[in-house]
Formats: sequence, C-alpha cells, structure tokens
Amino acid sequence: MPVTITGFQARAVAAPIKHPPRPASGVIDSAALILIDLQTNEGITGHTYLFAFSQSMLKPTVECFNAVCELIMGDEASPLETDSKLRKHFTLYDTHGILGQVLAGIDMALWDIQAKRQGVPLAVALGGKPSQIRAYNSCGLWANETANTLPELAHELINDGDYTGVKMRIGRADFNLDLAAVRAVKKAIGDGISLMVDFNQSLSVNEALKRCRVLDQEGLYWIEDPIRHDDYEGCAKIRATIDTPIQIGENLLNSLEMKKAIDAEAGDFYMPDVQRIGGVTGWLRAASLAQANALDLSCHLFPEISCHLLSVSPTRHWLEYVDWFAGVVQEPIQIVDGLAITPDRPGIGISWDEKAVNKYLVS
Ligand code: SMN
Ligand code: MG
Repeated sequence: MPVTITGFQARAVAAPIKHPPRPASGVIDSAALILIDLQTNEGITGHTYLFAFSQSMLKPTVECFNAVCELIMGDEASPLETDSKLRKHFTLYDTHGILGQVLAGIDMALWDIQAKRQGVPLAVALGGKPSQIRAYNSCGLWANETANTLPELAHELINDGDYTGVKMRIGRADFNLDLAAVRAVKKAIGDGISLMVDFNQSLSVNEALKRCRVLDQEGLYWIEDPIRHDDYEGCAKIRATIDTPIQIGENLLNSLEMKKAIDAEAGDFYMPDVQRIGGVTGWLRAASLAQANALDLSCHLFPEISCHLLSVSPTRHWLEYVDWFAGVVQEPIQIVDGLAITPDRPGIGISWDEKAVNKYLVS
C-alpha cells in the first residue's frame, strides 16, 4: 500500500534570538519561522521549518505553502516524484523566492517521512550514517560591535561548545573599523581557532578588491560573499587576486546555477542553503557537483537538517551553527568539542516544543 499525503499544517512563529543578526542589509530582530507538518495516511508526520528572514514574509509563505500543498493531496509521499511534479507544474511561473522555499520545505518534510517510515535517521535513509560534523559558531560578532567588545564575545561563542571556528560579519562603512575588528578578534582567539568573515554581499567589485587585498594578510580562514552573490565573474576576479579562500553559495537556487558559478571559478568553497538549493533533493545534486569538482562543501544555517546532509556529502567541510531555531524544537542539536552531533532519532529528528510554539505563534 503506498503511503499518501493526507494533510498539512504551517504555523508562523517569531522566536527571540540571543544575539540578533545584523547583516549589512539590516537587523533581524527575531527568528521568523514557518513550522511545517505534512501528514500521511499511515499516521507519520513530516516535520521541518523554513526561515522567512523577515516577519513580513511569514503570512505570504504560509499562504503559498497551503496553496502548493493542495496540489499534492492524495499523492504518494515520494520526495523525487513530488519535486518533479511541482517543478513541472510551475515551469512557466519560476520557482524562485517564496515558492522555491516552499518547494524545498515540502521536499524536506517528505524526506523526513521517508526516513521515519524506515525507522532510521535521515542520514541513514540517504545511504550514510549520522556523523559528527565540525562546526563553527555563527551566532554573533555582528558589525555593530567594536574592536573593544568583540574579543570577549568571541571567547563567549567559542567556549559555548569548544568550537574550533567562529564567523564574524563585516562590511562597515569605514574599512579601518573592519580591519581593527578582525585584528582584535584574531589576536584574542589565536591561530588555533579559524576565523571566517562574511561581507554579506555589501561591496562593489572595486571596493572588494581593495579590502580583500588588505584582509589577505590577516590569516582569515575564508572571506564570504564580498559582492552580490550572482556576479560570478566579479567573484572570480577577487578570488584570482587573493590567496584567502572565497566562500559563496548561500543564495544558489539549484545545482545548474551552482554549475555556472563553478564554471566561472567564482568560489573556492561553497555553502548551499537547504531552503534555497531545493531541499534535500536539491542538496544531494549540489553535493554531487561539489564532489565531481573537488570543492569543499559547507552548509548555510539550518543546522538541524544540514548535519544529516553533510553526513552524506563526500566533500563536507564545516557546519554553520546558529541557535536561532533551537527555541521551538524539543531536542536542539548538540555541539560537543566543536562537533555537531547528528541525531540518531528517526527522520530529521525535529519535534516541536508545543509550549514554546504557542508562546511565539504569530496569528
Ligand atoms: C547570514 C544569514 C542569515 C542572516 C544573516 C546573515 C549570513 C550567514 O549570510 O552566512 O550566516
Ligand atoms: Mg553568509
């Protein structure tokens, strides 16, 4: 008897964040999340979440999810079949933005169902095993901090899970302040801890060339998204100019787009985001591409699901740890000795902390 999709629910929450993100594009004052449940005739429910970045996008995302789910009611719960069906259905519409995120969410929930039906963790359903993945702490060190306050924060973040890496966001109007911040943190954490920096696409190519040449002397582990994410030629130009690896990929929408970036030699490292790259299905395609091109693959956000995905990615690199999603799940992902412990519970391993969900629910 095939297992079929019989129901769905999407709930919007705005959960507090300890160190609110302040990328160059502006403050994110809460974790605006859509909690997804996909129900089946067998009684198994798939769980996952989407990150809406802004509370203003919660309602449209929930409505889009509901509309798309209507198209798959009664279908067999097969991630690949559903992905093909929905992408074909929306060929002429385009599957970017909210719709792309919703398709990724449905795919993640279907993979959660698939693994739960087998009674195994997602990593096992994908042919691997739940591994311990090297993680960096990405919860803080935002550009509103100064060289005076950053060293203590960096120590706090590293000590929180004995991390061996930490990421700082830069891109201040005055580059001297960025440089002072990098030097202060580097001095505080020493050479034993990797320091990644993220410009969050805030620079022009010329400005990035100027800044990256200087930062190239500072012993950084990677420089992330110096310029707009889709200017692959510009990224390649910066990459060819400096020795520090360039990290890109959080905005990639599918593996074909990733292939274009690879062909343009845009980045040394890639870090797809499971919600943008097309869910688990899209991730697997990106991971194959990374393997075929000998490229180190990290994840962007979503540590709860990315730990399973990195467990089965041959060129796995770093897991980006953020605690923004931990407030609504019963068992948040554990970091021990700087390693993310992929849970061995069936599926992705997410179940909702209903008390917290009710507290942060946005109607
Ligand atoms: C980032 C992601 C989400 C919100 C703010 C900043 C950043 C990262 O690009 O890589 O974590
Ligand atoms: Mg980034």
